[in-house]
Amino acid sequence: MKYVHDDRHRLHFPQGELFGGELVTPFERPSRVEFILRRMRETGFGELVAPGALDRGPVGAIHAPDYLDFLATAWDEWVAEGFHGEVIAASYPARGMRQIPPRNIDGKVGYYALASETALTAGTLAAAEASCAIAQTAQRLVAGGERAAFGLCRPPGHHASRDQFGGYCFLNNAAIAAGMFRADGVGRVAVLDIDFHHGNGTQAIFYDRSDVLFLSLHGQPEDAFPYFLGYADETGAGAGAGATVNYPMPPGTPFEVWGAALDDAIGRIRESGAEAVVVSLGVDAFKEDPISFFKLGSEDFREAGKRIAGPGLPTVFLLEGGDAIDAVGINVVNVLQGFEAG
Ligand code: 6XA
Ligand code: ZN
Repeated sequence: MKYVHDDRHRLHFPQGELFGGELVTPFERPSRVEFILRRMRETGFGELVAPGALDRGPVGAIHAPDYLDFLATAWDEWVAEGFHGEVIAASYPARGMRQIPPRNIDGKVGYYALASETALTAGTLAAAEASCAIAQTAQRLVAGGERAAFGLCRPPGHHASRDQFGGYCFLNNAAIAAGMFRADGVGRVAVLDIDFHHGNGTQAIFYDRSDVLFLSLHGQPEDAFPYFLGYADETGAGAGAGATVNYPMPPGTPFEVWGAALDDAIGRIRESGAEAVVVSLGVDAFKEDPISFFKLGSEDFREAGKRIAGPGLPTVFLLEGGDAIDAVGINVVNVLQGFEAG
């Protein structure tokens, strides 16, 4: 399987993540990619491909112009305001307040953020664009006839909505890749999100659309980030009614239960008539992940990959989360190897 990577992800490495009331070194860090690359090399898996230039058209088809403008100017405005730290949201348009983007950067950040753990730095936009270019290149490989491709996207994307960043995400790579399949004339696309966290951004982007089926296996919102979306009764709206499927699961969920949800999701993909699949590939359902609570073992990821291959559809794998640093490479490569064996 071809995989797409380059080093520009390193431009995004904030010093601080707000976690438990402290600023800690972010869980989502550059070494995640290094561990995956090392494992790819160790196992001799796949063939490395460099990304092409970012195609801004498909980005603009998913994200709002004012949001893209915010991402492009936030750092400079923050510095011009006289702030010395990284860009972190502190004030939000919470319940009962007006949803109007303010002029002041401190307010503007809150308007465009969905959570405060994610800092934006001088290099963040360049890294997010490089990550998106990687996703686009993976999509192009598959659209061009490859059975599958893997994009080592960092920063990840599935929490980013049309106009919000957070959960370590800025541009929604999976949504952009799905949109590109549609623009290529693929009638229906499925986005299968197996990251431990609900793909709130992807869900919101396609919620009222029937042409992109969204399925997510995740920690139930009562207990897990992003907390405010991902219940089972969210099934789509309008033309998209029935095209969103959520599998929220409780703390301690073992592979037997998670795998049954995966089988159900794959069954729905088969029935939907989808002609291509984008997998939001997070491996934080792993039992040792530091910020998650499922109980999958490394071999379970191989089995998951095998099952995902079942429908025989062109498949783009895009990296999302997974922060059990030493195991992230093993688990990601296990999914991909399982897929190839499946
Ligand atoms: C914030 C947790 C963000 C989770 C990010 C992630 N406290 N998403 O891994 O897939
Ligand atoms: Zn995650």
